[in-house]
Amino acid sequence: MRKHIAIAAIGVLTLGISLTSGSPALAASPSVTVFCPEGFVCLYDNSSFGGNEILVDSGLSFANFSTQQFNDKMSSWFNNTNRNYCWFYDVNFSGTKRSMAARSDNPFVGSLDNDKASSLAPC
Ligand SMILES: [Ca+2]
Repeated sequence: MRKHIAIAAIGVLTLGISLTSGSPALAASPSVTVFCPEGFVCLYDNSSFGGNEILVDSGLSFANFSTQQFNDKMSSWFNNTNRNYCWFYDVNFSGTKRSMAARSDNPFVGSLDNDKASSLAPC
């Protein structure tokens, strides 16, 4: 089942994480429909914005994808914020860095970068 995980600003130092199952409305949507809310960076397990999804509220970072069972899984992303973001091969914003320009998306990160992402931050 498709899983959506939202990382939203709840406390100053705390990442608020909510877990919901994929809703029927989303499951019934055609694959061309991208569900990435305004003000979020959305990360997807599969190419073309498919599979499990991680939502990161604008301005927040995500230091270790393994905390959400998402380490080395990202295949596509959608940056629906006004900030430039970067994702990294390693946790804690280290290792090879790839950019994600504000208001842009990538339906496939490419075979070299596929299933490599471990952290994410504004940059
Ligand atoms: Ca993947």
